Amino acid sequence: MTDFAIRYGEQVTRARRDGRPVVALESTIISHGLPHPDNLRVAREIEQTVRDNGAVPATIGMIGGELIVGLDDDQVQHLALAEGVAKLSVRDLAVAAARRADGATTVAATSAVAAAAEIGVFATGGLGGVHREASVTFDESADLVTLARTPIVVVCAGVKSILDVGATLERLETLGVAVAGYRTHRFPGFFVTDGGFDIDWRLDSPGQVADVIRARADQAVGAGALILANPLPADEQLDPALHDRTLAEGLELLARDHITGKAVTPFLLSHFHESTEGRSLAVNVRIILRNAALAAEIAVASTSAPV
Ligand code: PSU
Ligand code: MN
Repeated sequence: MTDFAIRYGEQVTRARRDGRPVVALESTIISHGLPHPDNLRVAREIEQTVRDNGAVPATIGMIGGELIVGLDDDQVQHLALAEGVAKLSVRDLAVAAARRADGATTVAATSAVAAAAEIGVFATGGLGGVHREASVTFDESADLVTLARTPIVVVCAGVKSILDVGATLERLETLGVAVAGYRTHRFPGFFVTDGGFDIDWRLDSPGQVADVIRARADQAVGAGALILANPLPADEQLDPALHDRTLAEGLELLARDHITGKAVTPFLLSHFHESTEGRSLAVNVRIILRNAALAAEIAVASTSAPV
């Protein structure tokens, strides 16, 4: 390795050269968000869904200090199975590279790297946000402040209900991050269709989202990300009563075990997956695959749109 510049996978290199649509994908979901052995299977299904919808997947992560856009299958497998893969936010990228670490990129780090690679669309499950005890702990995901300065479209199902959804929306407003519902004016709650809050804007087609991307570029006033909130259909959500029970238990366990900081999100997710006997996992996977499909359609629409 001669320098620490971003490396591009083969297919992404070709897609960039030929101006074909590319969708960025994060790797924290793989290493820290989903349990083994589902994580590897799901990582591959996400990539396949992007391909099936006409775009090239660019899963982003770090292998031995190399920051890679478009991990190949062996590298994805490594991040899914290896022990001790670091969870990398933006601030960690350079230090982890210098230490030749293996690392999975969060929404923040993936967005920042994707934008640097001139990829305009990124699909994930749910964003990080303001944690429920944030007024005491100051625990607010770096996802929010990073999206404020990163011109990308993040397709997600809102922020997880394990967070303080209302506070997160307030912070997004303060930080100047655009939020729109996909075919809805309600902000989704990840596992559940309705997170309990209205949003001002709604976009109804991949073409309308592509228009936003073009308008942002034409205006050139330095706007950051657009969060496109894509809710699950109501008949696919986690039963809201089961959801509320599981969440209450998870929050009690957090307090009992004194879990804080960046361990909070993975802990609560795995509590959900265990205590709902896989139901939340199935919902989580559906969310990601639906978002991957929509992100690919947006990438296609914004690549082939007339100038
Ligand atoms: N949402 C999920 N699964 C995840 C995450 C979010 O459904 O694994 C990850 C994302 O990578 C997100 C990160 O960026 O959790 C937020 O962690 P923190 O709160 O420590 O910033
Ligand atoms: Mn945090």
